[in-house]
Amino acid sequence: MKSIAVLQVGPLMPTVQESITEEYGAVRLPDDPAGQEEFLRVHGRAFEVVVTSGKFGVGADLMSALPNLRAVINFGVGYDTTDVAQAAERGITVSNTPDVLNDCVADIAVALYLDVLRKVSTADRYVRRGDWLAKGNFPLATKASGRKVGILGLGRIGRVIARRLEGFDCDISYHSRNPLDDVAYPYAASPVELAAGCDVLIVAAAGGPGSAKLVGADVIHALGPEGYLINIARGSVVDEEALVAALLAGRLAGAGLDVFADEPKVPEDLLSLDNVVLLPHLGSGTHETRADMAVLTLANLRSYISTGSVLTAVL
Ligand code: 8YV
Repeated sequence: MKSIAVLQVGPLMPTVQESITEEYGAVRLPDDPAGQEEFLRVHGRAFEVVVTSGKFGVGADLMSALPNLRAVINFGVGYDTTDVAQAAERGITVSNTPDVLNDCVADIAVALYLDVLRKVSTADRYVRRGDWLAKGNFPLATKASGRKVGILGLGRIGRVIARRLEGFDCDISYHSRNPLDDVAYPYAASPVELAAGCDVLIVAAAGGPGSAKLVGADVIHALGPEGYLINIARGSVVDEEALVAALLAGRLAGAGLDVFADEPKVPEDLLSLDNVVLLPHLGSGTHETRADMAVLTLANLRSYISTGSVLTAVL
């Protein structure tokens, strides 16, 4: 087999990191900008494959500094940190890890849904602070079963969320770029129309330039002061400033967020709000799912190296 130089961009799961180092002699790109620049100037031409995660990816500048790049193997289903436009133009293959994380990400969407409406985390803090003893019963929450739920982006993960919420007797509707002919849920023609017709809007759309700030002030306004927003997709899909402003002004009932615009930074204003549940982007973060993602990442790499094509291609 011909030898292909593999570059690791960003930290990876230890098992993935060990495999690519042992099997393919992968070299890690330095983390600091100065070290990176020097490394790429000297070695940039050598690499044909990058293995990275959705958190890092291969952005425009890095891709340009790798003139012989042929494949980007991405750990994670989201690949919005990789410049897919340049990849397409240059005929670079990009793979991701779809499907294996659907269950866990959908579980976290439901966890946020239940937590925000029933105030599970807030009530937990109430007990820990001794408020149950000192102040008596916890204030009433909002019923979670049987609500109208709008799903923005009815892709692989969105569909699993919908299925889970059917078990809670919810009325599901959705908006995607196009209506889907294999689902019976009502289609809303726009995010605003979807938000106007539901109690809880769940964002499950892929990140990237096409979905940037899809949930803007207009969508939040349509959701209204009784409405809730759940986001397990990407922070970039929501206009975070508009969201924070609406929450502070009481123009939205609450939000459950696993993702943020500038992770790991979370808007300071959200930290003191009890109607908001904040998670550190852990949707796929279980031993089982991360192991499956690692297997698929390595399978894509092996397939590319032995056949020239990947198993789960984005491009
Ligand atoms: C990962 C994710 O945390 O798959 C994705 O798109 O957001 C998560 O599963 C992340 O990609 C790993 O870097």
